[in-house]
Amino acid sequence: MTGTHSSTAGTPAALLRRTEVTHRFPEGFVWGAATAAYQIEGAARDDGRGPSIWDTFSRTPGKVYAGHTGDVACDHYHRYPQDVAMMADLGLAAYRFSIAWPRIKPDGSGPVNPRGLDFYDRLVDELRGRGIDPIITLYHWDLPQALEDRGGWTNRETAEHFADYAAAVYARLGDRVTTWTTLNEPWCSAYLGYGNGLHAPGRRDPAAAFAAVHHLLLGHGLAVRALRAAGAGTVGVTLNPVAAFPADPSSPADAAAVRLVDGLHNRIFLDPLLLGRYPTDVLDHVSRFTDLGYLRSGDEKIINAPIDVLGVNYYAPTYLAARPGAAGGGGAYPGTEGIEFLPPAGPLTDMGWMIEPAGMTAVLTRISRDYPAVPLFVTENGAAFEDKYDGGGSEAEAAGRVPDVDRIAYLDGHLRAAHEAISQGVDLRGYLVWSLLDNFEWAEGYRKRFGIIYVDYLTQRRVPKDSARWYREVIRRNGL
Ligand code: IFM
Repeated sequence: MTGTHSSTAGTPAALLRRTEVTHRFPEGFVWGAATAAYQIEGAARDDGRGPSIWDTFSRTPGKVYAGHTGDVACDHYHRYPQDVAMMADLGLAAYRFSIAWPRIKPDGSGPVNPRGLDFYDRLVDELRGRGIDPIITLYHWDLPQALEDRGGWTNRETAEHFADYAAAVYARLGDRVTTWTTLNEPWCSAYLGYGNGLHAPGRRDPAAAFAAVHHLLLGHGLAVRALRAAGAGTVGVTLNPVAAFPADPSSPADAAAVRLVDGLHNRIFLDPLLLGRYPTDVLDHVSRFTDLGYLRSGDEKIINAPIDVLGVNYYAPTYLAARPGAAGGGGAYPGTEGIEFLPPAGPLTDMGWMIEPAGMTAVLTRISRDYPAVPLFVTENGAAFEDKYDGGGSEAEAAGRVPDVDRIAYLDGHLRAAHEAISQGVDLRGYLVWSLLDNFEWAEGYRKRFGIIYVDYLTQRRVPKDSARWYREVIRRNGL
């Protein structure tokens, strides 16, 4: 596999002039964009919202770049009509956003806060009024702090509270929202939240990380059950499967390294979700760190509740080599000492991530082959680059543009990769770009910009980047 960051996209002007569509997507393919509550909403104390683990974490010195917090973010809570108007202008068919659990149940498990639901009620109506289909994510990392104080995702009760919260959201929005996803990237919640401490709540304990994996999955299963009982139509979950490759394709030791990392990142989620059982090699590995006492009989059946769609988030590949003495993946991959996670080779995004669209094809075709019964959706894909807009320094800026040709090239390459997966038989139903807006990039704060719309955080002014214009054309043509 080779890096493919050659600018197949060409200049934005050339792209916009191009009339021939060489990569047409299937009829009905859903084009959209995604965001998440804590990353864009702001209004951290409005209308009865309780604190989340990210409020606490971002206030803990040294955890988030320059002490940034989500207190104001993109102020989407107050500016959503303008943001939805911009989505309509792009021609989006769907918008994926997350609900902030601490707005709905400020202490995680107590009474519902109707004012929190009112916001999403208004947002859903605004979207539908513009012909945009809302896709809801129920958990995108902002656990109510009160639940973390009782153990967070290491506590089985959190899974039960999650299902109650899901039912409360469905009771208010279920008449207007068809697509419901439970979790976003539980690998991050468990391993970055409880394993290496890079994310909230910042714990560093492999046993806690594995307990969190299980309770997140259990919460998913219980929530699916609650949503179905209430009448939900399309229900799913979003993972961020790792595209792991051996540094040396002919090395059995490198292949074994890939198998282990694949187990800890992919199969630990995919197998119980879609096959109804944890893989035995993974359970053997996990039992080096915990007695697995949290895994009760019947849990795997709950987790295996049928789903209608699997969301796949893809950004970059990972290359692995077996090397005695190598440090491994730390708390993000407990027990991988002796494996080298190769430094990303250029070209890189501003996150330092490798750009390799073929990794996306590989992930989609692999899931489709090993877990064939479920339709797929790319629920996130995109890139951070150092976009500049300071109000007229360059000719482009003077013309009100943010020239982001690197992002266009990234998106173009990955859409070709998605198209290739479809050509190989993958049942891929849609693609959502990450992200609609520049936003709070977790531990990186606001310094990493993923949006196709630039946000000037001082004025909250939104400026569509060239990639937004380009994406509008892709959507209009249903292809590249
Ligand atoms: O910003 C995140 C998002 O919240 C989850 N998926 C990856 C994105 C980029 O890091």
